[in-house]
Amino acid sequence: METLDQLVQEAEADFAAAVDGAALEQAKARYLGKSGSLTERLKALGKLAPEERREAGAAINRAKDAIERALEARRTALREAALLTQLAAEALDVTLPGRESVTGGLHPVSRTLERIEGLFRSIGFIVADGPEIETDWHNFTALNTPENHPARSMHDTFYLEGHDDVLLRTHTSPVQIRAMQDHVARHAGSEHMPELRLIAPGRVYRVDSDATHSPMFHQVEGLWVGENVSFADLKGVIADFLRKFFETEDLQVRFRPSFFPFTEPSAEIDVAFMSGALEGRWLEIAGCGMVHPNVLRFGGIDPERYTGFAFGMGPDRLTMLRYGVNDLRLFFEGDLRFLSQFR
Ligand code: 2NM
Repeated sequence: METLDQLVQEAEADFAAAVDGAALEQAKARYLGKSGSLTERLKALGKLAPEERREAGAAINRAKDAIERALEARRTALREAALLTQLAAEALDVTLPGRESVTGGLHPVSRTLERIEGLFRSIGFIVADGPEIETDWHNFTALNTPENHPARSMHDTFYLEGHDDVLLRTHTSPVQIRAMQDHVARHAGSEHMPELRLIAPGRVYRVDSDATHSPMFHQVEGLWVGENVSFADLKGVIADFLRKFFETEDLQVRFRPSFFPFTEPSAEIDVAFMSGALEGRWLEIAGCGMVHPNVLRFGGIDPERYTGFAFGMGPDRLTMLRYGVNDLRLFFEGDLRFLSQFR
């Protein structure tokens, strides 16, 4: 039979090998439990002669004390180790920089559209929209575009498969046609039709793709119809708008004769900045003109009584100018390294 010293050593080794509280309690039971080896020795005391019992009992009790001390020491060690593990797992480095919360922002072209809308609203224009899939009647016929005009070819315009009269609108002018018709219908029978002032911002589509052309791009067209609307009104509205849009009075505006099927007379609008990187260079910025009598008629408006001016501009190009961007495609690729610079 082992000596008590061996038993104590065995218990100490057993406790040291216990990796957690549960293993330690199991080890304890093997020595101090109901049928633990030390307990068995205490039970066996009764079989000893009375004169040996006192001495043997004291020795067992010393061994028991030693085992209990070893047990308590191991309990404490395991508790501390568990605490250290937990602390390491929950370690918080308060010197780390904070996590930045990313705020989104409007797309640069959306910002330009909002600016344009705000400026025209401030002079009494409403903002209108309409379908991007249009009939060729609204997109071409009602805009006085002849049957054989190149813009009507499949080479320039996206048609819907199996439909030669349904297409992706090539400009937002069909919105103006629909707006004229709605306006006339709303005021049918009344002696005085109020003026119609609107802009139509939105996506338009043409078969075209390079550094300055995207098959989808944006347009803002404007229309002002009334009883005495003149080309002078057109010039004033456009020049005021451009100075407000570019936030400078240092801007020259030039109207250069041109041609559009839907306006007569027609003009291109050029601007020249009188300072900055583009100083002195004429830049083509929009087209405009007096609405052609045929277009007014298609809109349901009597061209003998009413006149109107219209214009069309490219907010994508205005955005490039305002922010100094030289490749249009960057706006439509969705690359956040580019877009987040406008936040
Ligand atoms: C342009 C240039 C000139 C235009 C005409 C019309 C409508 F529908 F009223 F006739 N809307 N927009 C127009 C006129 C558009 O874009 C370069």
